[in-house]
Amino acid sequence: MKIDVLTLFPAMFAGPLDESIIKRARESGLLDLQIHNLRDYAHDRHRTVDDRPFGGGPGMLLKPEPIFEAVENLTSATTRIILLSPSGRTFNQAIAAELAESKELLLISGHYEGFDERVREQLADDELSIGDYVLTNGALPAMVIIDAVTRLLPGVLGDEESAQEESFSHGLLEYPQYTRPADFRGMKVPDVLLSGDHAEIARWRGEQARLRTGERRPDLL
Ligand code: JF5
Repeated sequence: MKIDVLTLFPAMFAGPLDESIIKRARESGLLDLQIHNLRDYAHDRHRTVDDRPFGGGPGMLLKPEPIFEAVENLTSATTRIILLSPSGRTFNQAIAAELAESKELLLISGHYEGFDERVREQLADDELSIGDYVLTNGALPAMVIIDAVTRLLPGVLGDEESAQEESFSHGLLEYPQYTRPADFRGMKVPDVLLSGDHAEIARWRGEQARLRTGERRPDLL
């Protein structure tokens, strides 16, 4: 998969995507990730990327011209163009799985008060939020989406990690888990997990997962 990112803060992307599984995906060629500075597509003396909203009001908007030029330079007919902002539909695992089917993504990171509406109408295929809170810009949301999508690409996770994924994909929160020691400072591992009765362990885990989900995320039941 090819993922291009358009951002005013390219330096924010150094680090998080150069570690662990995403690093391996990039090195093996499963992910071709390129970060582009929106300011490189602004050609006036001050390389202006923002302007005041018509009709007045607080804050600044991203100007359409640099974004249109960047999109014209960075996309093909098959690129899925996605804006990141709090006004988007909320990103989730189902959307990650859907995006993982794409050949090319262009993620456009919002900033200030957001985008000129013509960017939305003419360029964007989708607009995504990563949750109901406000960030200073869309770089972190872009990295969240890149991470969630990349780990779903065929070949990115090792066998061990993929098997883990299957057991977690039952739509509930995970049951409590323990490793050694069986008694840590007087805090004991539940007896059932030491019993060797695998049917009873499976029943206990299912019950715990349902209880925990009901407590913390009743919306998932
Ligand atoms: C942004 C205008 C984009 O704050 C966010 C965000 C929160 N959840 N998902 C995305 O993006 C940055 C801020 C203001 C456009």
